[in-house]
Amino acid sequence: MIKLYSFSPSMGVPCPSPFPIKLAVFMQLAGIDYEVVYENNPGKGPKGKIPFIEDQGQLIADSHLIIRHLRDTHIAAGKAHDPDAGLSEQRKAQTLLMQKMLDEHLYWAIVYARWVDPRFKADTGKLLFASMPPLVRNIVFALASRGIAKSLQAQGTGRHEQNEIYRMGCEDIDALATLLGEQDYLFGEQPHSIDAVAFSYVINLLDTPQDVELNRHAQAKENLQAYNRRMKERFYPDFL
Ligand SMILES: N[C@@H](CCC(=O)N[C@@H](CS)C(=O)NCC(=O)O)C(=O)O
Repeated sequence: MIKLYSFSPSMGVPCPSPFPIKLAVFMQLAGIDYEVVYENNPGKGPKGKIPFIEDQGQLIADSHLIIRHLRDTHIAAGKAHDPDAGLSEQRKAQTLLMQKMLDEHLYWAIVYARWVDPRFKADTGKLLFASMPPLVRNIVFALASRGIAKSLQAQGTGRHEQNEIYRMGCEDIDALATLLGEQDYLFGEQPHSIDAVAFSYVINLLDTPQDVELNRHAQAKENLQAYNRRMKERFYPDFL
């Protein structure tokens, strides 16, 4: 059985990182058996990041490449179902665009809110590393937040003003909510891989406790609230 290495649940969500949630939902949609292994040290992964999977002794990192691997092996061999079977090429292109907007853009605004915004930073340490003794937690948090602030600078988001970062993040949330509209799932009545990606962000925006502008913006959208509930009923009933 595939092992999915994920951060342990915290902040009220199954994982504070969207990427393991994306994979868990994708595998459920595809009918692939997996077990979640909690690993809070990204250094254990082959690329120094969470998530990664172990499939028949092979370690594979990166949620996009993992899904590619699952498609090329389990799905191609007919052992699992393609969640996007029957979708048009246009729908598949929209899936890729949505994934890139969320993983490469909105993601960084969320990272900024949690790790750099002075209103939430200290709280993030307490929420994420709740089980650690305060002294250890402070050291781990200081090291991690320094590294993340550097990444935000290098990636570019960290060079913007706070209001610019949140405004751009809210634009992404608007695009997601507009595409969803009144539908049950992003492409209609059934969930597809685009929903695995979208939900991993929606749950992190709606169900985490910090009162960030991004979270409030998403929480104000009734269709995202209903979507979050619908997806949790189907894929994460323990988090309803
Ligand atoms: N492109 C990767 C992104 C994974 C990622 O950024 N993981 C973060 C947590 S959200 C991480 O492990 N960061 C640790 C580090 O950079 O040291 C994917 O899709 O899996």
